[in-house]
Amino acid sequence: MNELIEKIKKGDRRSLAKAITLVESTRIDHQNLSRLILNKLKNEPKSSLKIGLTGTPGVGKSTFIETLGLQLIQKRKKVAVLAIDPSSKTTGGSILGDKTRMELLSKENNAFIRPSPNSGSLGGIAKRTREAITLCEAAGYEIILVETVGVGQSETLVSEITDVFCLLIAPAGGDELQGVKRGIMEMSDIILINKADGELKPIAKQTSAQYESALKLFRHRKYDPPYFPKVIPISSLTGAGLSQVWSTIEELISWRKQKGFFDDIRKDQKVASFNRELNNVFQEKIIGSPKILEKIKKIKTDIYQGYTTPEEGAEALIKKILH
Ligand SMILES: Nc1nc2c(ncn2[C@@H]2O[C@H](COP(=O)(O)OP(=O)(O)O)[C@@H](O)[C@H]2O)c(=O)[nH]1
Ligand SMILES: [Mg+2]
Repeated sequence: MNELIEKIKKGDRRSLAKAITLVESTRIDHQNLSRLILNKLKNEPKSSLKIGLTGTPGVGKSTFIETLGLQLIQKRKKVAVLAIDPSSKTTGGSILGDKTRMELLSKENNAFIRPSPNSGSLGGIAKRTREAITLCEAAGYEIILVETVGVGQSETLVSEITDVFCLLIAPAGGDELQGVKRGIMEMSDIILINKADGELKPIAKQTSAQYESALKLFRHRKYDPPYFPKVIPISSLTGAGLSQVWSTIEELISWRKQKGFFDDIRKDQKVASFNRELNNVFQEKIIGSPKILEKIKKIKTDIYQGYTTPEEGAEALIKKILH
């Protein structure tokens, strides 16, 4: 194990991948091992910048990450990419799409790409992703990009574990905001109107203006500089606008650091993670224990047959758990 840790710290990608596999494994011996590894690494300095990306399938998240990632590598940064796909559990297939492999970026020595084999509860995904981030940080990755599909509340999860949260939108005519949930817009730091190239360019400008005016109706967030959240039309295919995206991220981060918000946000995130973990542990360890499951089954039968009310049933269960 110590050898593995040393190799991770030296930036060995195979060891990093191995450790992430341990973190994702449900085997008890793997879990014990991963806990030991994470424990040894928890005091390593964490100087990485974590960027979250969300958007509907096909909007261009992976393409964006690949193009931005390559630009960052040119700036001599080490870039890690983690992809979260909460859908694979129900559909049995990934909706992150085939570009998740990011052919060009994956050839770079300073890039590490980890598509998610995810399944399980959102809480479980959150925990594994946080741990994977810790491992990437220990391996010296300075920029960590987390891609997720904007479904199933995974975007909330990603905004809880990243420093900057970007929403990707496709150009579309009409006045509608394409059914983008208000909640997602509210947690976004930067809204990127992707595919602003070719025939779509004028439509992208229009879409960009729509989002700008929509954002004006939102309450200003105290941890945002003036003129944020920003809307930027880009083309992930040609790379147009991406250097502006990077300078905008840098501007936002340096402002937040200067004002102390950067650390405040991270502290808030830790508390949010605790809440999520608590919920997770409760679901998996308590509700999921055979004894309690048996009790739940019995209560459900009683409720079904009218012997007990839902309220009484819940009360009885809590009593049993607390006992
Ligand atoms: N024209 C154009 N197409 C793009 C752009 N970005 C991505 N695409 C295309 O959109 C499709 C989906 O891209 P992908 O990155 O897999 O989307 P994801 O599902 O959000 O990760 C692919 O065929 C890309 O080539 C862009 O900026 N302009
Ligand atoms: Mg993708």
